[in-house]
Amino acid sequence: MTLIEGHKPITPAGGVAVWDVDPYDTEILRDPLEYYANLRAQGELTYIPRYSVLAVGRYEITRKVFSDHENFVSSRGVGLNDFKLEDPWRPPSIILEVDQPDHTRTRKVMSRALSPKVVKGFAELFQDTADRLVDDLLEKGTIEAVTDLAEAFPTTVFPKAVGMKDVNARHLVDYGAMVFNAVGPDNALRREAMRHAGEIVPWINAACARDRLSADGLGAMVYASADDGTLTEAEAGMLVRSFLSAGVDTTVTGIGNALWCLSQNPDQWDALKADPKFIRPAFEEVLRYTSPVHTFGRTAGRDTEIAGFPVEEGSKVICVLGAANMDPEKWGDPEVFRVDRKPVGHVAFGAGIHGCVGQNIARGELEAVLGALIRKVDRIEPAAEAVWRPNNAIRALDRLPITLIPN
Ligand code: OVM
Repeated sequence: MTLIEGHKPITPAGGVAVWDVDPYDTEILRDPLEYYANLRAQGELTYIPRYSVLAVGRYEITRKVFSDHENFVSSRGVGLNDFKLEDPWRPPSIILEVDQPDHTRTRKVMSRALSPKVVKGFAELFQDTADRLVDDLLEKGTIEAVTDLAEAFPTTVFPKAVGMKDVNARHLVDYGAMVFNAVGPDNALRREAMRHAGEIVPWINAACARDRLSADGLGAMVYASADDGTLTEAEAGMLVRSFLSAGVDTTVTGIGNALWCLSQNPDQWDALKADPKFIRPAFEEVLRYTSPVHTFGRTAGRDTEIAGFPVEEGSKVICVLGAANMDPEKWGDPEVFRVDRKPVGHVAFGAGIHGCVGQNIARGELEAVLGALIRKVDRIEPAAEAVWRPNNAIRALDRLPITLIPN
């Protein structure tokens, strides 16, 4: 059988919309709103011939498919490659790319390491780092917010939280680009991200070893589960790899996108600045409005259905989280950024048993950054056009020149 992007080509059921689009076209990835609207307009379920995949983007169905782990498995990969048919580019993640019951055991370990209580313990580190960083940036005035703040903050605090002894911010960011571009097709973006794999992958793997981690971080908490027999030593290393895979690019993107939203919506910045109680809801709105992880997939593990349409075993389904978070049927006025919206039910962290296990620490990081900004900064003004950086799974900025005007 000839595979398409590493999975079995399918024939869509009668009545399924067929749409000749490339969801991974760089223009769409840079500016996806029209694509999101068109995908939702196709219907509940769309077949995309170019990759022989099914796609969902309306809110309810996207949420349903994404959380239906019985019918739509993760163990065959959350990108276009079917791990049952082709070897993945790296050993599969033992929390992301795995199904129950194996998933339950690893998830528990990560869930404890990333619990609200543990995250509270990092509050001072996060706050002090954010305060100092914002003070330094205020000296400069005009900054390149992607490198100077969005990348600088997580690459400073996250390796400390994990307890990494090896420091290489560039490798962490570039590894994130590999991991997330890898869930898309074998296009120029994925190839470019993979260009430095030979150097970065061994560095990442080595950094996950027990003796490269301090005794007091998240990494050590995971290794403690190897000591009590819950995990093997190798599994502990693999879960530390998951921290490094999922914890850097995502929070870099969250901070960058937050600064973009606030610099573009000065009235919303003013509302946030006027009342710190909006910090949390403002970040949730940034997540809804920009969907840092815009698309993740599943594989039909058996013959099943979506919205009443038969779906054959082995079908890849791309779940366009960005489209669901912009569905007017759900949100009313999705294209308005409002810090007081409180968008309960957004799918930016996914949904169901695989929902983001790091969401508490992500919120903790953003709370620190936004808190420092509202205390020290009077206005955030665009200094030049924002430039987006296309990525097969992440909607992130490449450049965000802004001017921070102090109180
Ligand atoms: C992992 C992982 C987890 C979540 C997201 C992700 C694709 C990777 O366990 O490696 O990015």
